[in-house]
Amino acid sequence: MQIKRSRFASGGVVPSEIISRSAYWSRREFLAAAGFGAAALAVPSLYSAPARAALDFSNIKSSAYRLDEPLTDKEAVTTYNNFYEFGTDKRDPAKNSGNFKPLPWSVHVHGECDHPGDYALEDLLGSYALEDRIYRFRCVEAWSMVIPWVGVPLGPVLKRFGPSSKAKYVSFRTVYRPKEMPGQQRAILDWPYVEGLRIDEAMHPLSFLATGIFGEMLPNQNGAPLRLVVPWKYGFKSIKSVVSIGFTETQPPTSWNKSSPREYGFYSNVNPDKDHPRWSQEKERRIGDFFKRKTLMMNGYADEVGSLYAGMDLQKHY
Ligand SMILES: Nc1nc2c(c(=O)[nH]1)N[C@H]1C(S)=C(S)[C@@H](COP(=O)(O)O)O[C@H]1N2
Ligand SMILES: [Mo]
Repeated sequence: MQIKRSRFASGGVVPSEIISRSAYWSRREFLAAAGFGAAALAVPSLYSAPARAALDFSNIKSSAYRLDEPLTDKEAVTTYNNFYEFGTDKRDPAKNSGNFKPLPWSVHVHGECDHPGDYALEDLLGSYALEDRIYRFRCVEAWSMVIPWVGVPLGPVLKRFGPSSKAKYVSFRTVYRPKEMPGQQRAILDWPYVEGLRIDEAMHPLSFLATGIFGEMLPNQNGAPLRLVVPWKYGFKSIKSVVSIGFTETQPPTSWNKSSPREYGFYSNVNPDKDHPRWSQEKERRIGDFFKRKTLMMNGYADEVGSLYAGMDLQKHY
């Protein structure tokens, strides 16, 4: 099957091809000209005037979330991707995402909360200082990276929507634009891609909404202009190009779980002791390294997040 093959075909070589500097800069200049902060969307503002602050990439505050591990090369982070909306080969997202227009962008907020509505990206993030966070990133396919994200913690953003006591889970949905996303023209997954977290997971200080990497706006292939980053979970939980956030009472459906429930659970915490039905999760290949390394429980974040799962059987709730 297509999906299963592609999940296997992941190992091996990091493509040496990189985004040419000129292409990268011309895109950034286009974004600057388009006015990252001037998206003229008629959407309600959560914030008091002057609300629609531009996202300020020139003033990124450095966070305490750092690692004593070298960053993965930017070329690898931006050319070795999983983003099936643009194809299933690792190089496809960088190659096929040139027609995707990440701006203007708005996010539909719905469900069990006091302030549902459509919010421009700048309204969601603009009142926070962007910060950078270096996290380990571990794909279920047993490769990993160390990525410097730029964005804001998820919890405070969610709190401003006033989740009700019925909000037990948070759902996320990726944009559906088959014209700009050629992979969506094929039945690779049940589009649009959806993900979810339990509300306490979403509120955890490690959960992050990224709008950039390496100090710059997210390239399309990495989930522009807004993606989730949940560093203690397998990479597929970190849903890209998010256009919808919902508060739900029941556990929301998630794409890989729908596609293959035996292989991909709702929680999908990185766990070296719980094998994937078709391969071991004990080790991983850090992109750029030759030798494999041991995978850490919850990707090395067990001290921070372990208590979220106290009393749960992690073999059963995978
Ligand atoms: N919408 C969407 N989000 C997605 C995916 C995808 O195919 N579609 N792939 C996931 C998987 S499997 C991984 S490992 C990460 C990859 O993120 P990266 O390409 O920025 O490293 O994105 C996740 N988010
Ligand atoms: Mo992944």
